[in-house]
Amino acid sequence: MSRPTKIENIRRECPLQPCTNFSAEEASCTAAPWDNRRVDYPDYLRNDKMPTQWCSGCGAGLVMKALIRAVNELQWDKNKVAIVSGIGCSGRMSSYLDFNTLHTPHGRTLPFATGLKLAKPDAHVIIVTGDGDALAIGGNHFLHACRRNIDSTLIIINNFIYGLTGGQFSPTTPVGSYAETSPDGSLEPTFDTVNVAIAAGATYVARSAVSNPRHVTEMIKGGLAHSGMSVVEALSNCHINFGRRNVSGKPEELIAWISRQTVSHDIARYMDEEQLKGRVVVGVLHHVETRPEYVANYYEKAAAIRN
Ligand SMILES: Cc1ncc(C[n+]2csc(CCOP(=O)(O)OP(=O)(O)O)c2C)c(N)n1
Ligand code: SF4
Ligand SMILES: [Mg+2]
Repeated sequence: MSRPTKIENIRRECPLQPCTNFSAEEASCTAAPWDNRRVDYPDYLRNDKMPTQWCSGCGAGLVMKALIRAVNELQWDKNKVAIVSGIGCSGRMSSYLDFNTLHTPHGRTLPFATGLKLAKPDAHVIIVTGDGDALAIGGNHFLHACRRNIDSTLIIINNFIYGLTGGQFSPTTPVGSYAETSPDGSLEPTFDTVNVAIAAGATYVARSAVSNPRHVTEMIKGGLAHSGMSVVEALSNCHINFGRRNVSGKPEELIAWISRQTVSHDIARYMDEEQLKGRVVVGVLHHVETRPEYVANYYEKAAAIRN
């Protein structure tokens, strides 16, 4: 199969599918000004830490670029951004990004992020975790951060496995999948991350997949702009520890496998239960502005008590 050209890539990444606005002649898009926006990635990276320790083709890199683009497009001052990450391949991101960063123990991102946001309410707090970090060891914190509706954005890089530690199954490993700890196929039912987040009280909940990096950027951007607890699940490829055992050890083949399962929220609305079987709906799945945000509420109450 021949490599897609840059123009085909841009067309494929466009969240406004089907793409009708892209002009191949001008190599620009009339509907999406971002196509022409230049992002100086090195401005946002700790270049002395490059190259990353991620395996070549790891989806974590695609999510990192999407996050950089989102911050760049919002034109946020990088000194006001704080990244909190846990332990895992995904957790390495805080070492690479040139923001204020906190690399915290496995599963404990959200308590650190909560303390940070309470102490520095003006900071843009972004938490980057893996599926294991957020939903297994950190599952309890996940529920309560959503319940409190703390103004922050939690990005869960869901690669369906414990990547860093060699491929143990996680709460999102599909039933029947092979892992280091399930040599005969995983028996455990999975969490539907977005539905758990919505049920627990998060006020912006979106899902995307690294097969569409532009869409990941848009979903993150929506979360960053939202005031309250936002959760963005990014389906991602660990071709080494999940892919090799289950789909393919080639990143592009695993990404294509992820892509085949996704269906846009706008299209899914017109599909029935039978048609949606085995499909994963992507897009902004929940967005409300009605619940009080925890930190603002806290400071208001504290001021009232003082007076
Ligand atoms: C308290 C504690 N328990 C277990 C570990 C070992 N450990 C490190 S990362 C990890 C799982 C990582 O999986 P995930 O969060 O999905 O991140 P990924 O590597 O897939 O990005 C585990 C079990 C640890 N570091 N600390
Ligand atoms: S082990 Fe998996 S998640 Fe970790 S860097 Fe490699 S491909 Fe990425
Ligand atoms: Mg993982």
